[in-house]
Amino acid sequence: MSKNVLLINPWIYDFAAYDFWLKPLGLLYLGGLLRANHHHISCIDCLDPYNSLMLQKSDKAPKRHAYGHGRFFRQVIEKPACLQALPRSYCRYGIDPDVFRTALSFHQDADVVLVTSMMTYWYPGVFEVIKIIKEMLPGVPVILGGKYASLCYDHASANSGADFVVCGRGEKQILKLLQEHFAEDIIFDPDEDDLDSLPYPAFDLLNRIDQVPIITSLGCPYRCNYCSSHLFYKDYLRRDPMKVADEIEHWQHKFGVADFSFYDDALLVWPEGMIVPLLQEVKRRNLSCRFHCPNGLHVREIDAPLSRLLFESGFKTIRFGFETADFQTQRETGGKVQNEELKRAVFHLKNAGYKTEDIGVYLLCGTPGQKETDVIQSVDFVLQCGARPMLAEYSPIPGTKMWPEAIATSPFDIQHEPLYHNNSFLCCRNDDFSYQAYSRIKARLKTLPKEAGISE
Ligand code: B12
Repeated sequence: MSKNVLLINPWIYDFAAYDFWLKPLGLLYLGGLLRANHHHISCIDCLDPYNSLMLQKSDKAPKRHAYGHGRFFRQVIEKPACLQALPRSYCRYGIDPDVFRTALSFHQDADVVLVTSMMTYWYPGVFEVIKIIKEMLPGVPVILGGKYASLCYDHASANSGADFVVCGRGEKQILKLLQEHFAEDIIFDPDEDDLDSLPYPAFDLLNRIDQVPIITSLGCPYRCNYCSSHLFYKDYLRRDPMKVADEIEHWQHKFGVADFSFYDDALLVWPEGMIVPLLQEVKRRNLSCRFHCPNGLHVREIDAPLSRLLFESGFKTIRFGFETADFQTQRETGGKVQNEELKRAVFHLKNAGYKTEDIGVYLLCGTPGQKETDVIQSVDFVLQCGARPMLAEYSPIPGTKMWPEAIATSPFDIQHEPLYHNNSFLCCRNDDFSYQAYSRIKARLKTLPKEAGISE
Protein backbone atom coordinates (compact mmCIF):
# COMPACT_ATOMS: atom_id res chain seq x y z
CA MET A 1 0.00 0.00 0.00
CA SER A 2 1.13 3.52 -0.63
CA LYS A 3 -0.40 6.98 -0.69
CA ASN A 4 -0.23 9.91 -3.08
CA VAL A 5 1.29 12.62 -0.93
CA LEU A 6 1.25 16.21 -2.12
CA LEU A 7 3.75 18.58 -0.49
CA ILE A 8 3.04 22.30 -0.52
CA ASN A 9 5.39 25.20 0.15
CA PRO A 10 3.05 28.17 0.70
CA TRP A 11 3.34 31.80 -0.32
CA ILE A 12 5.13 34.43 1.70
CA TYR A 13 2.94 37.38 2.69
CA ASP A 14 5.21 40.21 3.79
CA PHE A 15 6.43 43.77 3.27
CA ALA A 16 9.59 42.40 1.68
CA ALA A 17 11.00 39.03 0.68
CA TYR A 18 14.09 38.10 -1.24
CA ASP A 19 15.22 34.59 -2.00
CA PHE A 20 18.39 34.37 0.13
CA TRP A 21 18.92 30.71 -0.68
CA LEU A 22 15.49 29.88 0.66
CA LYS A 23 14.08 26.40 0.09
CA PRO A 24 11.50 24.33 2.02
CA LEU A 25 14.18 22.07 3.43
CA GLY A 26 12.13 20.52 6.25
CA LEU A 27 9.24 19.66 3.91
CA LEU A 28 11.57 18.10 1.35
CA TYR A 29 13.27 16.05 4.07
CA LEU A 30 9.84 14.62 4.83
CA GLY A 31 9.34 14.03 1.10
CA GLY A 32 12.56 12.00 0.96
CA LEU A 33 11.48 9.98 3.96
CA LEU A 34 7.98 9.29 2.64
CA ARG A 35 9.45 8.21 -0.67
CA ALA A 36 11.69 5.79 1.21
CA ASN A 37 8.42 4.51 2.69
CA HIS A 38 7.16 3.79 -0.83
CA HIS A 39 4.68 6.68 -1.09
CA HIS A 40 4.22 8.68 -4.29
CA ILE A 41 5.41 12.19 -3.68
CA SER A 42 4.81 15.41 -5.59
CA CYS A 43 5.26 19.06 -4.70
CA ILE A 44 3.83 22.48 -5.48
CA ASP A 45 6.27 25.22 -4.61
CA CYS A 46 4.30 28.47 -4.43
CA LEU A 47 7.61 30.35 -4.30
CA ASP A 48 9.02 28.84 -7.50
CA PRO A 49 10.72 31.71 -9.37
CA TYR A 50 10.96 29.58 -12.53
CA ASN A 51 7.27 28.55 -12.81
CA SER A 52 6.59 28.22 -16.53
CA LEU A 53 2.97 29.42 -16.42
CA MET A 54 4.07 32.50 -14.53
CA LEU A 55 6.91 33.13 -16.97
CA GLN A 56 4.41 32.93 -19.85
CA LYS A 57 1.95 35.35 -18.31
CA SER A 58 4.33 37.84 -16.65
CA ASP A 59 6.07 40.53 -18.64
CA LYS A 60 9.03 40.43 -16.25
CA ALA A 61 10.79 37.31 -14.95
CA PRO A 62 12.19 37.69 -11.44
CA LYS A 63 15.84 38.67 -11.55
CA ARG A 64 18.01 35.74 -10.48
CA HIS A 65 21.71 35.57 -9.70
CA ALA A 66 24.25 32.96 -10.67
CA TYR A 67 24.80 31.94 -7.03
CA GLY A 68 21.22 30.67 -6.60
CA HIS A 69 19.61 33.70 -4.99
CA GLY A 70 17.30 36.33 -6.42
CA ARG A 71 13.83 37.74 -6.55
CA PHE A 72 10.44 36.04 -6.41
CA PHE A 73 7.34 36.79 -8.43
CA ARG A 74 5.16 39.14 -6.40
CA GLN A 75 1.81 40.87 -6.35
CA VAL A 76 0.93 43.82 -4.14
CA ILE A 77 -2.06 42.92 -1.97
CA GLU A 78 -4.10 44.58 0.72
CA LYS A 79 -2.25 45.06 3.98
CA PRO A 80 -3.80 43.45 7.06
CA ALA A 81 -5.57 46.03 9.20
CA CYS A 82 -3.26 45.53 12.17
CA LEU A 83 -0.17 46.39 10.09
CA GLN A 84 -1.61 49.61 8.64
CA ALA A 85 0.70 51.70 10.83
CA LEU A 86 3.65 50.75 8.61
CA PRO A 87 3.59 52.87 5.45
CA ARG A 88 4.94 50.19 3.10
CA SER A 89 3.24 48.05 0.53
CA TYR A 90 2.41 44.47 1.44
CA CYS A 91 2.82 41.64 -1.06
CA ARG A 92 2.13 38.06 -1.86
CA TYR A 93 5.44 36.55 -2.99
CA GLY A 94 5.31 33.61 -5.39
CA ILE A 95 3.03 32.35 -8.11
CA ASP A 96 -0.43 33.82 -8.73
CA PRO A 97 -3.38 32.10 -7.01
CA ASP A 98 -4.86 31.04 -10.37
CA VAL A 99 -1.55 29.36 -11.26
CA PHE A 100 -1.65 27.58 -7.92
CA ARG A 101 -5.21 26.44 -8.65
CA THR A 102 -4.13 25.12 -12.04
CA ALA A 103 -1.23 23.22 -10.45
CA LEU A 104 -3.57 21.82 -7.82
CA SER A 105 -6.04 20.65 -10.46
CA PHE A 106 -3.39 18.14 -11.62
CA HIS A 107 -3.36 16.53 -8.18
CA GLN A 108 -6.97 15.39 -7.85
CA ASP A 109 -5.64 11.96 -6.87
CA ALA A 110 -3.86 13.25 -3.74
CA ASP A 111 -4.62 11.16 -0.64
CA VAL A 112 -3.06 13.59 1.79
CA VAL A 113 -1.56 17.08 1.59
CA LEU A 114 1.39 18.25 3.67
CA VAL A 115 1.77 21.99 4.10
CA THR A 116 4.89 23.52 5.63
CA SER A 117 5.33 26.88 7.33
CA MET A 118 8.32 29.06 8.13
CA MET A 119 8.20 32.51 9.78
CA THR A 120 5.36 32.88 12.28
CA TYR A 121 4.20 36.09 10.59
CA TRP A 122 3.93 34.43 7.18
CA TYR A 123 0.83 32.49 8.28
CA PRO A 124 -1.61 34.29 5.91
CA GLY A 125 0.05 32.51 2.95
CA VAL A 126 -0.34 29.20 4.78
CA PHE A 127 -4.02 29.83 5.48
CA GLU A 128 -4.65 30.88 1.89
CA VAL A 129 -3.21 27.66 0.41
CA ILE A 130 -5.15 25.55 2.92
CA LYS A 131 -8.37 27.39 2.03
CA ILE A 132 -7.83 26.68 -1.68
CA ILE A 133 -6.89 23.03 -1.05
CA LYS A 134 -10.05 22.54 1.00
CA GLU A 135 -12.07 24.07 -1.80
CA MET A 136 -10.47 22.07 -4.63
CA LEU A 137 -9.71 18.79 -2.87
CA PRO A 138 -12.62 18.45 -0.44
CA GLY A 139 -12.26 15.57 1.97
CA VAL A 140 -8.49 15.23 1.48
CA PRO A 141 -6.76 15.58 4.87
CA VAL A 142 -4.37 18.49 5.22
CA ILE A 143 -1.47 18.24 7.66
CA LEU A 144 0.32 21.41 8.68
CA GLY A 145 3.80 21.49 10.22
CA GLY A 146 6.92 23.65 10.32
CA LYS A 147 8.13 26.62 12.30
CA TYR A 148 4.90 28.65 12.50
CA ALA A 149 2.88 25.53 13.33
CA SER A 150 5.34 24.67 16.11
CA LEU A 151 5.89 28.11 17.61
CA CYS A 152 2.23 29.19 17.40
CA TYR A 153 0.61 25.78 17.79
CA ASP A 154 -2.63 27.04 19.38
CA HIS A 155 -3.04 29.80 16.81
CA ALA A 156 -2.47 27.33 13.97
CA SER A 157 -4.81 24.73 15.46
CA ALA A 158 -7.58 27.27 15.95
CA ASN A 159 -7.29 29.20 12.69
CA SER A 160 -5.40 27.42 9.91
CA GLY A 161 -8.15 25.10 8.68
CA ALA A 162 -5.72 22.14 8.66
CA ASP A 163 -7.00 18.76 9.83
CA PHE A 164 -3.82 18.04 11.77
CA VAL A 165 -1.22 20.42 13.13
CA VAL A 166 2.17 18.95 13.97
CA CYS A 167 4.55 20.60 16.42
CA GLY A 168 8.32 20.05 16.18
CA ARG A 169 10.30 17.58 14.15
CA GLY A 170 8.18 15.85 11.55
CA GLU A 171 9.92 12.56 10.70
CA LYS A 172 8.44 10.27 13.36
CA GLN A 173 5.19 12.19 13.62
CA ILE A 174 4.31 12.04 9.94
CA LEU A 175 4.93 8.29 9.75
CA LYS A 176 2.82 7.80 12.85
CA LEU A 177 -0.02 9.92 11.45
CA LEU A 178 -0.06 7.97 8.19
CA GLN A 179 -0.03 4.75 10.19
CA GLU A 180 -2.87 5.81 12.48
CA HIS A 181 -5.13 7.39 9.90
CA PHE A 182 -4.44 5.36 6.77
CA ALA A 183 -3.18 2.11 8.30
CA GLU A 184 0.08 2.60 6.38
CA ASP A 185 2.97 0.37 7.38
CA ILE A 186 6.19 2.02 8.42
CA ILE A 187 8.75 0.51 6.08
CA PHE A 188 11.67 2.77 6.87
CA ASP A 189 11.81 4.30 10.34
CA PRO A 190 14.82 6.62 10.74
CA ASP A 191 16.62 7.36 13.98
CA GLU A 192 15.84 11.07 14.52
CA ASP A 193 19.02 11.44 16.56
CA ASP A 194 21.17 10.08 13.74
CA LEU A 195 20.88 12.73 11.05
CA ASP A 196 22.77 10.54 8.59
CA SER A 197 19.99 7.97 8.77
CA LEU A 198 17.60 10.39 7.03
CA PRO A 199 17.14 10.04 3.26
CA TYR A 200 18.28 13.11 1.30
CA PRO A 201 15.66 15.85 0.92
CA ALA A 202 13.58 15.42 -2.26
CA PHE A 203 14.97 18.44 -4.14
CA ASP A 204 14.35 16.61 -7.40
CA LEU A 205 10.64 17.51 -6.93
CA LEU A 206 11.42 21.16 -7.51
CA ASN A 207 11.23 22.74 -10.92
CA ARG A 208 14.91 23.67 -10.94
CA ILE A 209 17.63 22.97 -8.39
CA ASP A 210 19.56 26.22 -8.54
CA GLN A 211 21.15 25.60 -5.14
CA VAL A 212 20.86 23.08 -2.35
CA PRO A 213 20.63 23.90 1.36
CA ILE A 214 22.67 21.60 3.57
CA ILE A 215 22.24 20.86 7.25
CA THR A 216 25.33 19.44 8.97
CA SER A 217 23.84 19.79 12.45
CA LEU A 218 20.64 20.53 14.31
CA GLY A 219 20.53 22.75 17.37
CA CYS A 220 23.14 24.96 18.97
CA PRO A 221 25.29 24.72 22.10
CA TYR A 222 24.52 28.37 22.95
CA ARG A 223 21.30 29.57 24.59
CA CYS A 224 20.86 33.11 23.29
CA ASN A 225 17.75 34.70 24.74
CA TYR A 226 16.28 35.90 21.41
CA CYS A 227 16.72 32.58 19.57
CA SER A 228 14.47 29.53 19.41
CA SER A 229 16.98 26.91 18.26
CA HIS A 230 16.98 25.07 21.61
CA LEU A 231 13.16 24.93 21.64
CA PHE A 232 13.28 22.73 18.56
CA TYR A 233 16.40 20.75 19.33
CA LYS A 234 17.25 19.94 22.95
CA ASP A 235 20.63 18.52 21.96
CA TYR A 236 23.20 19.66 19.46
CA LEU A 237 23.19 16.87 16.86
CA ARG A 238 25.91 16.56 14.25
CA ARG A 239 26.37 14.50 11.12
CA ASP A 240 29.47 12.65 10.01
CA PRO A 241 31.42 15.13 7.83
CA MET A 242 32.15 12.36 5.31
CA LYS A 243 28.41 11.74 4.89
CA VAL A 244 27.87 15.46 4.33
CA ALA A 245 30.57 15.33 1.63
CA ASP A 246 28.72 12.35 0.09
CA GLU A 247 25.56 14.43 -0.05
CA ILE A 248 27.30 17.39 -1.67
CA GLU A 249 28.88 15.03 -4.20
CA HIS A 250 25.44 13.48 -4.88
CA TRP A 251 23.84 16.84 -5.76
CA GLN A 252 26.80 17.95 -7.80
CA HIS A 253 27.27 14.75 -9.82
CA LYS A 254 23.60 13.89 -10.33
CA PHE A 255 22.09 17.35 -10.72
CA GLY A 256 25.05 19.61 -11.53
CA VAL A 257 24.53 21.75 -8.42
CA ALA A 258 27.38 24.18 -7.69
CA ASP A 259 25.86 26.38 -4.98
CA PHE A 260 25.20 25.14 -1.46
CA SER A 261 23.77 27.11 1.45
CA PHE A 262 24.26 25.98 5.04
CA TYR A 263 21.16 26.18 7.24
CA ASP A 264 22.96 25.21 10.45
CA ASP A 265 22.56 27.26 13.59
CA ALA A 266 26.14 26.47 14.66
CA LEU A 267 28.12 25.41 11.61
CA LEU A 268 31.56 26.48 12.82
CA VAL A 269 31.41 25.34 16.43
CA TRP A 270 34.22 22.83 17.07
CA PRO A 271 35.70 23.22 13.56
CA GLU A 272 37.73 19.99 13.75
CA GLY A 273 34.48 18.06 14.16
CA MET A 274 32.84 19.33 10.97
CA ILE A 275 33.86 22.25 8.82
CA VAL A 276 37.59 21.44 8.58
CA PRO A 277 37.29 17.74 7.65
CA LEU A 278 34.27 18.49 5.43
CA LEU A 279 36.03 21.14 3.36
CA GLN A 280 39.20 19.07 3.14
CA GLU A 281 37.16 16.17 1.85
CA VAL A 282 35.31 18.35 -0.69
CA LYS A 283 38.74 19.45 -1.95
CA ARG A 284 40.11 15.89 -2.01
CA ARG A 285 37.13 14.75 -4.13
CA ASN A 286 37.72 17.63 -6.55
CA LEU A 287 34.21 18.98 -6.10
CA SER A 288 33.75 22.50 -7.35
CA CYS A 289 31.37 24.33 -5.00
CA ARG A 290 30.35 27.76 -3.90
CA PHE A 291 29.16 27.91 -0.31
CA HIS A 292 26.83 30.45 1.28
CA CYS A 293 25.81 31.08 4.86
CA PRO A 294 22.66 33.18 4.92
CA ASN A 295 22.09 32.12 8.53
CA GLY A 296 24.72 33.81 10.73
CA LEU A 297 27.94 32.02 11.69
CA HIS A 298 29.68 32.12 15.06
CA VAL A 299 32.67 34.48 15.04
CA ARG A 300 34.70 32.85 17.81
CA GLU A 301 36.03 29.95 15.77
CA ILE A 302 37.62 31.98 12.98
CA ASP A 303 41.42 31.86 12.98
CA ALA A 304 44.05 32.14 10.23
CA PRO A 305 44.02 28.51 8.99
CA LEU A 306 40.19 28.31 8.99
CA SER A 307 39.96 31.62 7.12
CA ARG A 308 42.30 30.29 4.43
CA LEU A 309 40.36 27.04 4.21
CA LEU A 310 37.03 28.88 3.84
CA PHE A 311 38.42 31.13 1.15
CA GLU A 312 40.11 28.35 -0.82
CA SER A 313 37.02 26.10 -0.57
CA GLY A 314 34.74 28.65 -2.23
CA PHE A 315 32.87 30.14 0.75
CA LYS A 316 31.46 33.15 -1.07
CA THR A 317 28.89 34.49 1.36
CA ILE A 318 30.06 34.95 4.94
CA ARG A 319 27.56 36.25 7.49
CA PHE A 320 28.22 36.48 11.21
CA GLY A 321 25.64 36.69 13.97
CA PHE A 322 27.35 39.40 16.04
CA GLU A 323 24.18 41.21 17.18
CA THR A 324 25.70 44.01 19.28
CA ALA A 325 29.02 45.58 20.25
CA ASP A 326 27.77 46.33 23.78
CA PHE A 327 29.65 44.11 26.22
CA GLN A 328 26.91 44.04 28.84
CA THR A 329 24.27 43.02 26.27
CA GLN A 330 26.59 40.40 24.78
CA ARG A 331 26.88 38.84 28.24
CA GLU A 332 23.20 39.06 29.07
CA THR A 333 21.97 37.66 25.76
CA GLY A 334 24.07 34.50 25.75
CA GLY A 335 27.79 35.31 25.62
CA LYS A 336 28.41 33.86 22.17
CA VAL A 337 30.84 36.59 21.09
CA GLN A 338 32.99 39.51 22.21
CA ASN A 339 34.30 42.53 20.32
CA GLU A 340 37.92 41.42 20.20
CA GLU A 341 36.81 38.17 18.57
CA LEU A 342 35.13 40.00 15.69
CA LYS A 343 38.17 42.21 15.19
CA ARG A 344 40.44 39.19 15.08
CA ALA A 345 38.13 37.21 12.77
CA VAL A 346 37.87 40.04 10.23
CA PHE A 347 41.65 40.47 10.32
CA HIS A 348 42.20 36.78 9.50
CA LEU A 349 39.50 36.69 6.82
CA LYS A 350 40.96 39.72 5.09
CA ASN A 351 44.44 38.21 5.18
CA ALA A 352 42.96 35.13 3.57
CA GLY A 353 41.57 37.19 0.67
CA TYR A 354 38.06 38.32 1.67
CA LYS A 355 36.98 41.89 0.99
CA THR A 356 34.90 44.16 3.23
CA GLU A 357 31.71 43.49 1.28
CA ASP A 358 32.15 39.71 1.60
CA ILE A 359 32.01 39.82 5.39
CA GLY A 360 28.47 40.68 6.49
CA VAL A 361 27.89 41.18 10.19
CA TYR A 362 24.31 40.94 11.45
CA LEU A 363 23.33 43.43 14.15
CA LEU A 364 20.10 42.84 16.01
CA CYS A 365 18.01 45.96 16.13
CA GLY A 366 14.72 46.72 17.79
CA THR A 367 15.10 44.34 20.76
CA PRO A 368 13.11 45.24 23.91
CA GLY A 369 14.55 48.32 25.58
CA GLN A 370 17.32 48.79 23.01
CA LYS A 371 18.51 52.34 22.44
CA GLU A 372 19.36 53.98 19.13
CA THR A 373 22.90 54.68 20.38
CA ASP A 374 23.49 50.93 20.88
CA VAL A 375 22.80 50.23 17.21
CA ILE A 376 24.83 53.23 16.02
CA GLN A 377 27.81 52.22 18.15
CA SER A 378 27.56 48.64 16.91
CA VAL A 379 27.48 49.79 13.27
CA ASP A 380 30.55 51.95 13.91
CA PHE A 381 32.38 49.10 15.59
CA VAL A 382 31.74 46.72 12.66
CA LEU A 383 32.97 49.40 10.26
CA GLN A 384 36.11 49.91 12.35
CA CYS A 385 36.76 46.18 12.16
CA GLY A 386 36.59 46.43 8.35
CA ALA A 387 33.40 44.43 7.78
CA ARG A 388 29.95 45.22 6.47
CA PRO A 389 27.21 45.91 9.06
CA MET A 390 23.80 44.44 8.22
CA LEU A 391 20.69 45.11 10.28
CA ALA A 392 18.75 42.08 11.49
CA GLU A 393 15.46 43.52 12.65
CA TYR A 394 14.24 41.73 15.77
CA SER A 395 11.38 39.27 15.41
CA PRO A 396 10.05 38.14 18.81
CA ILE A 397 9.71 34.36 19.07
CA PRO A 398 7.23 32.67 21.43
CA GLY A 399 8.91 30.52 24.06
CA THR A 400 12.31 32.24 23.95
CA LYS A 401 13.83 33.80 27.07
CA MET A 402 13.33 37.27 25.59
CA TRP A 403 9.64 36.65 24.81
CA PRO A 404 8.20 37.84 28.17
CA GLU A 405 10.25 41.04 27.89
CA ALA A 406 9.00 41.53 24.34
CA ILE A 407 5.39 41.14 25.51
CA ALA A 408 5.95 43.62 28.31
CA THR A 409 7.64 46.19 26.05
CA SER A 410 5.56 46.00 22.91
CA PRO A 411 2.46 48.16 22.61
CA PHE A 412 1.10 45.52 20.21
CA ASP A 413 -0.64 42.28 21.11
CA ILE A 414 2.21 40.02 20.00
CA GLN A 415 0.83 37.13 22.07
CA HIS A 416 -2.31 36.74 20.04
CA GLU A 417 -1.37 38.17 16.65
CA PRO A 418 1.76 36.65 15.04
CA LEU A 419 1.62 39.27 12.26
CA TYR A 420 3.23 41.62 14.78
CA HIS A 421 6.31 39.37 14.85
CA ASN A 422 7.15 40.66 11.37
CA ASN A 423 10.74 41.87 11.56
CA SER A 424 9.97 44.89 9.34
CA PHE A 425 7.30 45.99 11.81
CA LEU A 426 9.77 46.38 14.73
CA CYS A 427 7.08 45.67 17.30
CA CYS A 428 9.27 46.52 20.30
CA ARG A 429 10.22 49.97 19.07
CA ASN A 430 10.03 52.63 21.79
CA ASP A 431 10.88 56.26 22.57
CA ASP A 432 14.59 55.41 22.67
CA PHE A 433 14.47 53.56 19.38
CA SER A 434 11.74 54.87 17.11
CA TYR A 435 10.94 53.85 13.56
CA GLN A 436 12.46 57.17 12.46
CA ALA A 437 15.71 56.34 14.26
CA TYR A 438 15.75 52.95 12.59
CA SER A 439 15.14 54.54 9.17
CA ARG A 440 18.05 56.95 9.74
CA ILE A 441 20.42 54.05 10.47
CA LYS A 442 19.11 52.11 7.50
CA ALA A 443 19.62 55.14 5.23
CA ARG A 444 23.17 55.52 6.51
CA LEU A 445 23.90 51.86 5.75
CA LYS A 446 22.84 52.54 2.16
CA THR A 447 25.55 55.21 1.87
CA LEU A 448 28.20 52.86 3.25
CA PRO A 449 29.68 51.83 -0.07
CA LYS A 450 31.14 55.33 -0.29
CA GLU A 451 31.93 55.66 3.40
CA ALA A 452 33.70 52.32 3.82
CA GLY A 453 34.79 51.30 0.37
CA ILE A 454 32.09 48.64 0.08
CA SER A 455 31.14 47.92 -3.49
CA GLU A 456 27.47 47.02 -4.03
C1 B12 B 1 17.53 28.98 7.11
C2 B12 B 1 16.79 30.00 7.94
C3 B12 B 1 16.49 31.21 7.36
C4 B12 B 1 16.72 31.52 5.87
C5 B12 B 1 15.43 31.25 5.05
C6 B12 B 1 14.81 29.92 5.34
C7 B12 B 1 13.47 29.64 4.69
N1 B12 B 1 13.36 28.51 4.05
O1 B12 B 1 12.56 30.45 4.76
C8 B12 B 1 17.02 33.03 5.94
C9 B12 B 1 18.51 33.19 6.20
C10 B12 B 1 16.66 33.86 4.73
C11 B12 B 1 16.26 33.43 7.22
C12 B12 B 1 15.87 34.70 7.48
C13 B12 B 1 15.29 35.10 8.68
N2 B12 B 1 15.05 34.29 9.75
CO1 B12 B 1 15.35 32.45 9.74
N3 B12 B 1 15.84 30.60 10.04
C14 B12 B 1 16.39 29.72 9.28
C15 B12 B 1 16.68 28.44 10.10
C16 B12 B 1 18.13 28.52 10.56
C17 B12 B 1 16.51 27.10 9.43
C18 B12 B 1 15.12 26.72 8.92
C19 B12 B 1 15.18 25.31 8.40
O2 B12 B 1 15.05 25.07 7.22
N4 B12 B 1 15.43 24.34 9.29
C20 B12 B 1 15.71 22.96 8.94
C21 B12 B 1 14.48 22.12 8.69
C22 B12 B 1 14.93 20.68 8.50
O3 B12 B 1 13.65 22.20 9.80
P1 B12 B 1 12.11 22.65 9.72
O4 B12 B 1 11.86 23.60 8.62
O5 B12 B 1 11.72 23.09 11.08
O6 B12 B 1 11.34 21.31 9.36
C23 B12 B 1 11.09 20.29 10.30
C24 B12 B 1 9.84 20.51 11.17
O7 B12 B 1 9.48 21.86 11.34
C25 B12 B 1 8.79 19.70 10.51
N5 B12 B 1 8.03 20.23 9.39
C26 B12 B 1 8.30 21.20 8.50
N6 B12 B 1 7.31 21.30 7.60
C27 B12 B 1 6.39 20.37 7.89
C28 B12 B 1 5.19 20.03 7.29
C29 B12 B 1 4.43 18.98 7.83
C30 B12 B 1 3.14 18.61 7.20
C31 B12 B 1 4.89 18.28 8.99
C32 B12 B 1 4.10 17.16 9.57
C33 B12 B 1 6.09 18.64 9.59
C34 B12 B 1 6.84 19.67 9.04
O8 B12 B 1 9.52 18.59 10.02
C35 B12 B 1 10.78 19.03 9.52
C36 B12 B 1 11.78 17.94 9.71
O9 B12 B 1 11.91 17.59 11.07
C37 B12 B 1 15.69 28.64 11.30
C38 B12 B 1 16.18 28.05 12.61
C39 B12 B 1 16.25 26.56 12.60
N7 B12 B 1 17.30 26.03 13.14
O10 B12 B 1 15.38 25.84 12.09
C40 B12 B 1 15.58 30.17 11.37
C41 B12 B 1 14.27 30.82 11.83
C42 B12 B 1 13.11 30.17 11.12
N8 B12 B 1 14.41 32.27 11.36
C43 B12 B 1 14.07 33.10 12.20
C44 B12 B 1 14.30 34.50 12.05
C45 B12 B 1 14.15 35.37 13.29
C46 B12 B 1 14.69 35.04 10.83
C47 B12 B 1 14.80 36.55 10.49
C48 B12 B 1 13.64 37.38 11.00
C49 B12 B 1 16.12 37.05 11.02
C50 B12 B 1 16.28 38.56 10.94
N9 B12 B 1 16.04 39.26 12.02
O11 B12 B 1 16.61 39.07 9.93
C51 B12 B 1 14.87 36.52 8.94
C52 B12 B 1 13.49 36.82 8.33
C53 B12 B 1 13.45 36.82 6.86
C54 B12 B 1 12.21 37.50 6.35
N10 B12 B 1 12.21 37.80 5.07
O12 B12 B 1 11.24 37.75 7.03
C55 B12 B 1 13.40 32.47 13.41
C56 B12 B 1 11.87 32.43 13.36
C57 B12 B 1 11.25 33.81 13.47
C58 B12 B 1 9.76 33.77 13.44
N11 B12 B 1 9.15 34.76 14.10
O13 B12 B 1 9.14 32.91 12.88
C59 B12 B 1 14.07 31.04 13.38
C60 B12 B 1 13.24 29.95 14.04
C61 B12 B 1 15.46 31.17 14.05
C62 B12 B 1 15.51 31.74 15.45
N12 B12 B 1 16.33 32.75 15.65
O14 B12 B 1 14.89 31.32 16.37
N13 B12 B 1 16.07 32.34 8.01
